[in-house]
Amino acid sequence: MHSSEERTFVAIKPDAVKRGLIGRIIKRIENKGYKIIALKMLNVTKELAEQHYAEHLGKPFYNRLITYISSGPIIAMVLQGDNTVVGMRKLMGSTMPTDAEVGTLRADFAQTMEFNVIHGSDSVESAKREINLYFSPEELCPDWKTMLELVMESEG
Ligand code: IDP
Ligand code: MG
Repeated sequence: MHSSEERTFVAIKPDAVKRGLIGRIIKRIENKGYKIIALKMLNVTKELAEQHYAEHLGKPFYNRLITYISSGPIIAMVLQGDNTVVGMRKLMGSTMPTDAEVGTLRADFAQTMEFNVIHGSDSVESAKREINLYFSPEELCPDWKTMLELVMESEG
């Protein structure tokens, strides 16, 4: 798959949903030009949370992380575009909001590592695993064109 069609999994975490940040976060994703090819609100069960964050099992923050991510609905999304995995991590900023560059989502919308508003896959492999965890293939809508793609097509 060409890198312009790279996919990543993103979740607006429960703290951000409760604070009314859904629109502002999605706006930045759309500003960037990433194509949203799947989007839904769901409650993350404890079981799903444990599968999602299996790599962190045994860490001191693990139990709180599972409680946090299942504490209210999330907005799950699949994005497609050029280098979306790395690009989305840049847009999010560092895990620790005080280390994140100003202008990133975590720097601008979060104070603590524990409640850092957004998740994004850390590699193409993680993205595939996480997309499969949250979405069935029929839920993905990759077959539409952005305005930019339509304009470029009409100009030949
Ligand atoms: P990431 O979300 O930037 O990929 P990870 O290290 O994969 O960061 O950690 C997953 C999530 O677990 C973080 O986004 C954050 O919500 C939480 N977390 C990570 N490290 C800590 C910690 O030291 N204390 C509290 N929560 C943490
Ligand atoms: Mg991670």
